[in-house]
Amino acid sequence: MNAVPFKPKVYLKEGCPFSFKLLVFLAETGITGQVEVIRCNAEAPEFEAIKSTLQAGLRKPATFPAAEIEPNRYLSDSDALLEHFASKNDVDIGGLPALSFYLQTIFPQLLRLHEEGRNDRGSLAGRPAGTPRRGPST
Ligand SMILES: N[C@@H](CCC(=O)N[C@@H](CS)C(=O)NCC(=O)O)C(=O)O
Repeated sequence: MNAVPFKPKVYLKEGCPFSFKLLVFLAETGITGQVEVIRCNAEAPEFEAIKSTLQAGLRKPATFPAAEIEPNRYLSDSDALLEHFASKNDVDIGGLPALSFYLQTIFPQLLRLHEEGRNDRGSLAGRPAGTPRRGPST
């Protein structure tokens, strides 16, 4: 009897710049077909259950992207995942033009926006209702 080969499950969070980095890599290298991509929406009712499964498998708080790379073997962190799939498929990460373009020109801007969003949300907590986010521009 032949066992069904395991297909790694890759969990990507919608809107997440780190998840998109992994997706660009998988798409550019043609590895997407070897894995099951699970697109996670933070607003969906199943999101917390997915995070709990990942957290249990990772044995630490779940971040996206994450993957079940072998049965019951989980890995997170976009760089670690890129390295894992690159080494399995003998891919030179530095030789991928779409990934380089994303990492060098788009990813840094997204990280800045991501960070600003976090800071704004933090400052919202202590701001009285109706107060503008920033002072008026002059
Ligand atoms: N260093 C990590 C950072 C990943 C990260 O911060 N991901 C965010 C989403 S963009 C996350 O999972 N936050 C927790 C959450 O959304 O529940 C990586 O490269 O994968």
